[in-house]
Amino acid sequence: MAATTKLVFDLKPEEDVFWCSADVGWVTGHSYIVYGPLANGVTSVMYEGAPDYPHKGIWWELVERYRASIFYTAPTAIRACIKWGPEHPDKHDLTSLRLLGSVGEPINPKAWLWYHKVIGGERCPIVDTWWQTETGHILIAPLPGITATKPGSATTPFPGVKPVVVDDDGKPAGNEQGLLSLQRPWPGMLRTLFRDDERYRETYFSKFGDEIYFVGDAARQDEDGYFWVIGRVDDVINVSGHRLSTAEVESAIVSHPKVAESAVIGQADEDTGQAICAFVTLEGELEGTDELIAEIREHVAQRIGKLARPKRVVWSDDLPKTRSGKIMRRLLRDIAEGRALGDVTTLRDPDVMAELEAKVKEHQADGAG
Ligand code: 7RM
Repeated sequence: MAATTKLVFDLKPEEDVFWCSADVGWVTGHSYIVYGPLANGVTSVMYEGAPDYPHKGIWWELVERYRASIFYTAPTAIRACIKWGPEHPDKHDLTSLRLLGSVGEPINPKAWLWYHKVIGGERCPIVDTWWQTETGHILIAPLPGITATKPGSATTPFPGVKPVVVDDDGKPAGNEQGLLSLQRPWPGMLRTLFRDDERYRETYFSKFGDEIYFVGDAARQDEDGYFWVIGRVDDVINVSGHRLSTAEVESAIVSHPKVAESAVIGQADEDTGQAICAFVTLEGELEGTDELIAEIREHVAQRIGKLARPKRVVWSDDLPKTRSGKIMRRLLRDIAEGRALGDVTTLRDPDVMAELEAKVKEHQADGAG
């Protein structure tokens, strides 16, 4: 924990002011707000509050006030800031920043560019850090000054970590997409699940045998050995036998200039097995129209291919997310397929669900999609 904070963020304890803006209830929060910075004796910012209260520039006001030099956040937070507009960060002096971090999901190109330009003033490297609650600390990330970054890739393993992308049988997948596995133990690894050793074995050490940790993420390793994490394997949609990752389709949708955020799910479909249903949040105060749906579909066809075009687009002002910003696709599937909602207690804002349900009903009554 201490080592990853020190090396991934290139800490200079006498000079740096480190700020991780994650919710402290998310593993990223307690790990990189509390343990990592304190273990390294670095000055750090702790802020418990919403990013839009008392105003949408509060994070940037705090960067300016405390001269933060390192800032660590999640792509979903960056997309919210894009939606609110550059005028908020632009009001503040962000020149104290020298390094930015990203965590929680693959960072999409639009978010990366905005983060780099508007927050980092085009001068700060971005460290994309891959890890899980189960891993206890960052496992794949660049080391500033050592690893050349590629936007969207968490790059290379932290020293000592041995990730391998394998196929369904556990054989190395080369440069093909496959399943991420970890083939050597690491200091912060989970040792069991609370009072449930059997479930621990079953979940993490049964797929590829008891010496290989099953991560549950789809990933690809490129020719330079860089890791590209695509997303959770259960977030893969099968359209006419083609496997598409929700993250890939969402990234294509979000790259449309009018789109702020999107969540994509697979919905049972008579013709194609599964069809893509996209929940889309537009920038600023824009209104959703049929023309815009056509534009978005065409945009996705250009980026990925016709198969990836959403069959159905539902406009939504907000998406069901946990406090760590992870989209709860399970709930979106419940809504889209008209089922009773599962557990909603971990949602940041449970009211979002009622609004979405109404939207989907309205949509069905219109006979659309
Ligand atoms: C730290 C955290 C873990 C899951 C993980 C991935 C996804 C996290 C990245 C990422 C692509 C990243 N813990 N994930 N970081 N995907 N690039 N840099 O998020 O337990 O809440 O989630 O998050 O799918 O398995 S977590």
